[in-house]
Amino acid sequence: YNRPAQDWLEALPLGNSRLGAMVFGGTAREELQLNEETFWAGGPYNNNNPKGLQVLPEIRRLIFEGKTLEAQKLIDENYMTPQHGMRYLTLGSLFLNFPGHENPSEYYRDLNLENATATTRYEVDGVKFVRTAFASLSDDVIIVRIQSDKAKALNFAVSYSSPLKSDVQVKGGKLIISCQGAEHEGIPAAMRAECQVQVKTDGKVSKEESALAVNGATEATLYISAATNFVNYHDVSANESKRAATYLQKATRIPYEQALKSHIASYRKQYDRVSLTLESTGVSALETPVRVQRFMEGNDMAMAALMFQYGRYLLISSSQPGGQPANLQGIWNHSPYAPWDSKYTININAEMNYWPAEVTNLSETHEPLFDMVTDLAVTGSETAKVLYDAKGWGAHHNTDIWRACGPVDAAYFGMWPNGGAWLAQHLWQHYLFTGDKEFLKKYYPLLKGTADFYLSHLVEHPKYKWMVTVPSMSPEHGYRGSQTTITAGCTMDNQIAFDALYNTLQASRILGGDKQYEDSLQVMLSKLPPMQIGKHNQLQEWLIDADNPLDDHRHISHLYGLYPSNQISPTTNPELFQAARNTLIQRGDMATGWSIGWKINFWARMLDGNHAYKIIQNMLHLLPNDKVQKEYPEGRTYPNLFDAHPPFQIDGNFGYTAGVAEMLLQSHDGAVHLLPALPEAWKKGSVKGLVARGGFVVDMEWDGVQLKKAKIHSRLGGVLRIRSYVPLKGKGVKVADGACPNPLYASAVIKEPVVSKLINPQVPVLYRTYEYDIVTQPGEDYSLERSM
Ligand code: FUC
Repeated sequence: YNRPAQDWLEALPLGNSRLGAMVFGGTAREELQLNEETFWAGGPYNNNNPKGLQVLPEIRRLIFEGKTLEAQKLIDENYMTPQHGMRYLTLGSLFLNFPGHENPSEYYRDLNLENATATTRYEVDGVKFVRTAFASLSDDVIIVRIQSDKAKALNFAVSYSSPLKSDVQVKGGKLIISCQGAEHEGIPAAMRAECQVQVKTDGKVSKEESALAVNGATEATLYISAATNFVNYHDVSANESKRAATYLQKATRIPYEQALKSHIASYRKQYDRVSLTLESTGVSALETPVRVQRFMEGNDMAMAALMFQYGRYLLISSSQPGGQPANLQGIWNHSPYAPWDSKYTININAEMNYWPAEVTNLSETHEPLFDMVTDLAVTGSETAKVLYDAKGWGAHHNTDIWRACGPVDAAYFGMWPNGGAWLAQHLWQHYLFTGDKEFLKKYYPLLKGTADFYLSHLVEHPKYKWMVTVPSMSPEHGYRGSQTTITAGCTMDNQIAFDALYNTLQASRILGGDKQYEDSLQVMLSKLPPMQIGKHNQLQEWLIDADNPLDDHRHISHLYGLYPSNQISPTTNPELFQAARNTLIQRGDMATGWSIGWKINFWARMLDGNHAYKIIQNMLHLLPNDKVQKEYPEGRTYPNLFDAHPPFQIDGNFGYTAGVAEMLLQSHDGAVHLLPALPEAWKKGSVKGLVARGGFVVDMEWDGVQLKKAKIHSRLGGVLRIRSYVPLKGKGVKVADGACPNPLYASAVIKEPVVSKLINPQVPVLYRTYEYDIVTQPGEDYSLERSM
């Protein structure tokens, strides 16, 4: 970038999961906007309204009689509470004022994805100034080193400001900032945060009202420490001040060069596992926002690769073991009132954040989500009991740091009880990628809890006799002409219930579980509604054939079965595959940021690389900032590469990264499919380190839009079944025969669909595929190459 950020969406994000900073790179006035991931409004609470249960039979009756608007009214009156979720807060900003630096020359700033540092450089009156900032992954503080190339030329002051209540003092040479949380929706502020800033310098540090002044320095290093009183969702008894001081004390003892080195080493341990090279040209050397602006010209494929790695960078920086999961904005939020409170929307967005975790070789970044599911299984069991008198546990379409599980935002958006079961699928997926039986054993009760929920919560539909969720909705979407979303047994619910029951059944079998319980799962599975194909040759979103082919709604919930689940496959049920394709075409290619992210994955699963690439082009459209949304109606990427819903939501970044991975490697349908959806625009390239289910780490090279060679590392051993569009050869490679013997590739297992109408006779032309088996040993590598 050749100028400082003039907007938060031009600032560059740093993070170590717990702490975040947005670096503006200003010269006379630098801003570091700060976050601490546990600093949220409100305090421990839940939002389970006991009134609902009394009217549940009436609500169900109304829905089954088609009186859904009346049912919606009853839900609004009896199931909602004043609490719609607490908001994630900013920690305010540090300002560094450099008098006389108003007119710099030779300005440059960057975010280096290879070592997770942000650099700002410029010259004033012939003196060169350089700042390097990072959120240390090894020492848990933010460090900013400032240098001048002329002795004692550095003079600046450090001050603080926040939109929230805070108190700033200079004590013992440190800037000490105490921040108060905020009351929200009647829940008093239980959170406190403290931020401590210390400067190590060869210059002089003094107090200047409520600022720290540094004068006559050649270099200075700022250590920014922060902590809150948060222990867990029901305990806020920690001492934020002691915590912040401890981090600071430890960090300031470490020499700067060593701190930088260990931060980079911790970061690279994760980041370096995957590399992706696509062709670059002269355009690739331009400024980042210009590259986004010119992406449509089609000669900067390296930009698509950069955006892929940016998603991995953001995941590493916002989600590390022991921390909170990445929320709607990851950890980066400058507002006391962030859009949608920057909480967790679990009817798609929070799940999407974790789609890249396993396949892009960042398995440990998935852990905060597993911890959240562990909490939700507790709070959600209360919700299941109080709201529905159901067993197991469940959550609705939102949650927050206090793990509230009740419905929020009115019946129209919130009466959807499948958020917990969807999140729990991440546990099962982690098992498929790692083969870790200890993990499966530990988390089995959580998976089982979601199955228990459906076993006790589903009711028989009086018309179809299928077992359905009621009341529910297809997320945030009602059918044509209807003023409500409220319904029974929509397709997404049935697919999620299927996964909860079926994957619990598989887990139980692996762990040697109870046969009688397994039988009960199987009985319920056989009573779920099948997927249906409707009159527009579409996959039906609801039990009735009510889809509008002109509707371009952002939620395409009924394709959950296509991605992230694996219930729709070109080989097992081609009619459904075709219907899903028709649905995708009817919904169109443009959407909000996260919906575009989902569509990349959908088209990858459609094995259509060119279409997936078209969606990528829709995402890589510049939106300079939120004030100019009208002038840039198609803008979906901000100058700092954050994804634009708009406004900023990080899920689109993660959906993008997962989508690119899905174009290059798939492993959900009975084989490890190499380059399943490569677009023609990515003629030549290579990727290293992607992970397939079964614990296979895959490196590939391609040219002429065809696989050239692959090297596959087997972490766990077992049979590796490879699927490819080109014939392959290699040592130990046998042409495959019969069903795949590796149980870790979840093959699509589905009930027969109901094809109520004539389907489009034009089933898409699928490429011919070749399949091979290799019997692998744990820890060994296997090489293959194109044989024609
Ligand atoms: C859901 C989506 C919106 C937005 C919000 C955070 O409600 O429908 O588009 O992403 O979550």
